[in-house]
Amino acid sequence: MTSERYNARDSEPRWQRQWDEKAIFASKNDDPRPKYYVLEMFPYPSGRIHIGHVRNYTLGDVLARFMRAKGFNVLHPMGWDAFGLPAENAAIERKVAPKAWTYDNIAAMKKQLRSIGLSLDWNREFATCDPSYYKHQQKMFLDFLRAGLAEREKRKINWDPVDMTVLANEQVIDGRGWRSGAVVEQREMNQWVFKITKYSQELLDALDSLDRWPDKVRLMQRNWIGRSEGLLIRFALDPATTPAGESELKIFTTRPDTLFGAKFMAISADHPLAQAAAAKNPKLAEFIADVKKIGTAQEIIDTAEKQGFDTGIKAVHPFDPNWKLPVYVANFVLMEYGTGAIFGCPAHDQRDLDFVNKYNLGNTPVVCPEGQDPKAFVITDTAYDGDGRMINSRFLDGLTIEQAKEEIAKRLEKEMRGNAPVGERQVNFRLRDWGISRQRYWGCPIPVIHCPKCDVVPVPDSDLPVTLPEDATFDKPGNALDHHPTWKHVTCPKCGAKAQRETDTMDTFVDSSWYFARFTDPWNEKAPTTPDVANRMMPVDQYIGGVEHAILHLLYSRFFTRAMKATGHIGMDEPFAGMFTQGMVVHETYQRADGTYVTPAEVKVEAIGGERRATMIYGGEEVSIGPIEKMSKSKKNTVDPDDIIATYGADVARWFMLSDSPPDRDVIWSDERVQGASRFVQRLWRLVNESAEIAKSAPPARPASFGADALALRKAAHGALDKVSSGIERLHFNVCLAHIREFTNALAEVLGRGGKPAPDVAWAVREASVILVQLFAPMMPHLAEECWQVLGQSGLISEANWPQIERDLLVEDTVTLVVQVNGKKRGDVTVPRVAQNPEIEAAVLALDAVKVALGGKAVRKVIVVPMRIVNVVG
Ligand code: ANZ
Ligand code: ZN
Repeated sequence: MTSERYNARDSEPRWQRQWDEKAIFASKNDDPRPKYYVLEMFPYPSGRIHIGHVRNYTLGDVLARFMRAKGFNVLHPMGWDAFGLPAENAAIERKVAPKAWTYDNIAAMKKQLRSIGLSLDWNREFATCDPSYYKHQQKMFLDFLRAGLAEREKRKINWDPVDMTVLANEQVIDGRGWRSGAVVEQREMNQWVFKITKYSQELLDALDSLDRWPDKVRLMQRNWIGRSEGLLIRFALDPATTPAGESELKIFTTRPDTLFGAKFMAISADHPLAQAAAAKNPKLAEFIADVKKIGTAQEIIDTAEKQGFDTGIKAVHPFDPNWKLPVYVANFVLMEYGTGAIFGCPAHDQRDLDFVNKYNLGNTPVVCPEGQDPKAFVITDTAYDGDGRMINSRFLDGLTIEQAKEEIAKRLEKEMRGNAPVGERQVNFRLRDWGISRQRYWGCPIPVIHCPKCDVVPVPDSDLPVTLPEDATFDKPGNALDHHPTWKHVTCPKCGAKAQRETDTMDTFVDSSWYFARFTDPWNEKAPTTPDVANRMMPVDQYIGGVEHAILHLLYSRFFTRAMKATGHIGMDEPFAGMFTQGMVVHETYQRADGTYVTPAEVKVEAIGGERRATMIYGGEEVSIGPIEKMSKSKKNTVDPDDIIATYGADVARWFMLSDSPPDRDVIWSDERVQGASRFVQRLWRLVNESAEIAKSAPPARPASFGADALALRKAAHGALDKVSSGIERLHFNVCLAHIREFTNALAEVLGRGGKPAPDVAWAVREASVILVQLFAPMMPHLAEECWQVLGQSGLISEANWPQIERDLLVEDTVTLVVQVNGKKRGDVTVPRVAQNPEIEAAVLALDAVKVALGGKAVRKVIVVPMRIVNVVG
């Protein structure tokens, strides 16, 4: 028996090397076995992996290793989401080229990833900044362009007037440019967009088929797509009040039922009518300029205080020519949605209510909740958007909301003004086309050329890739591609005239919208995919990542897959059959008296008299324990995966990540619990070594029968096998780990009895220890390989088949028999399934119900019908 401790530092690199040398995780596309594609969202090469990565990749790895053992051809690739702003910032701040910075980071992170012991197929690795990858993205852009799925469109962008550059929404902070501090303006510029809205309805409908996606993610997507059924209404304007005799205003409403509660009209600052009015009214022009300063970010627009400007224009109520409504320009009406104009019904819409309360326009409730007295129903600060009956609404009074909507729609559809109806039913989507133009260097160049004669000319396929120049400079603000002395100057491929390359690059979300398809055949130099391979290996069976990507990344990927189908690159609509969103790794925060944060590594936490106290390890200064929060650099509550792996080994880190909470919830990092995981590793190691000793005395052949002790252990083993197998399939990893611990206790109990075990017990110990090691192998693969050897098993456990469950060992241990006295049912009794007749008789005669029924009479006979009935004859 070994008394040596398990040494992860020695063992882990050794097994990683073996896996590598044998390339056992490389999957082949011509493998005839059924495929299983497991993918974790690929990382951005920031330079270091963080603990969230460890959790993400461990979750996927457990599944990948399990499915491999179950006999699937598992595809489990890894790559790098490598374009983006941080590389350019590094270039500005540290004078390193974005490319060098990125590839250095990739090399460092790859080394870190390897130390986690992930069963990845590195043969398929690529970075999205490799020209051999983005070349195909450019090809697809051109395909999309030809298919009408990519277009140029005037779009609003954030413009920094000092740096003379376009800013991403994240670069606008409180309405100012992040670097210059200048007030940001909105400008209209030609931008490239992908026509995702062509698929709005389809992307919505198909959510119903994604039954292995979290409901919350589907709901978020549904809301983002935002389908609304409503009515387009043409309000007449009083031409005497309009800037150029305009005579109507089109609005979109989902609540035509509230038309008699209207108090005002509101139009967007970008609405043509607002523009026309502003041309004659400098105060209005000023107001509009102010509104535009808040940038294009939706959440800022949503949370800004509601503001308006009365244009003096009057609209006429569609059901009352004498009813005039003031037209405001308002900061909460967006030009991009509906018609960019609304009627406001304050009683039933909170924004409208806030607005009228500010401008004293009053409100009239028109929907009364059931059971309320309409005369007493008033609205002050909270709009009522619930159900009810119509009031104060002339011909609608007494109707339900739905009936009223229908009534208004019917009447306005019939009413003609000029040669068009006043009302028209319409379906609107919140989803906008996807603007992909970024005025950045470190991204995939958009492969078109602007010719003064021919306009936009696609780069011929044979000229792809359009590669980034490597000698770009970053000493000026703005787009380094645009500044480059030669890069953009080309001749037109069509007419040969002097022309310019497009200097916009693609949004990095484009790069991540098809990498999963590229992984199926990253070796194809001719085309983005090899369709029959992609069709065989896709969809991803289980995708795993953070919920922060629940909307955009997943929606873009769903669109892109459809667009790839439309252009012949793949044969399916949905890329991810199963989606799992993991929780975060969180940690307490520690703060010194002066408010500065200190890292967990610097503090010692003790529980004294039930109260936890934290002090600085050096100096002993007391620090306050703050709330548990997402690990972040600013709060300094991070732990470094490298430190954890160096101290405890990857297996301990993996085990801890999986054990403490369900994978979709946050896990609180706790040093004590990590140490607990570390002790468990040593315990397993001891138990396996002890088992190996006993196994030596076990008969080679399976005994013909098993005694109670051996049977109990076998049941524990197969019971655990059953529960862990189904647990992994459902990604209930924490539950699996609890079953493994329980089973470990059962084995330890048998080993703890000491003495030389009977042959059947020794055989069961051998079986149990092999099963135990296989059960934790997906979670702690290095320890498992080491144990596999100790147990004298051949080959690598990473290549072994998952153990077979013996189902008859899963049968319940007890049976319940009906108890009769003289043929009449008096109750029942539960006994061990293996119980013999004397034991059953004693249990039955001890029952009060039997004693009562016998009434003191002597028992003449007890008849046991096995597994069914016991009849007491008195
Ligand atoms: C009158 C009304 C009364 C409205 C009421 C709501 C409640 P969804 O459901 O998201 O489609 N709206 C229309 N276009 C808008 C725009 N460009 N910017 C801001 N708001 C706009 O929302 C549709 C509702 O949002 C519409 O119905 C309109 O206000 C407003 F008690 O019309 B409603
Ligand atoms: Zn030309």
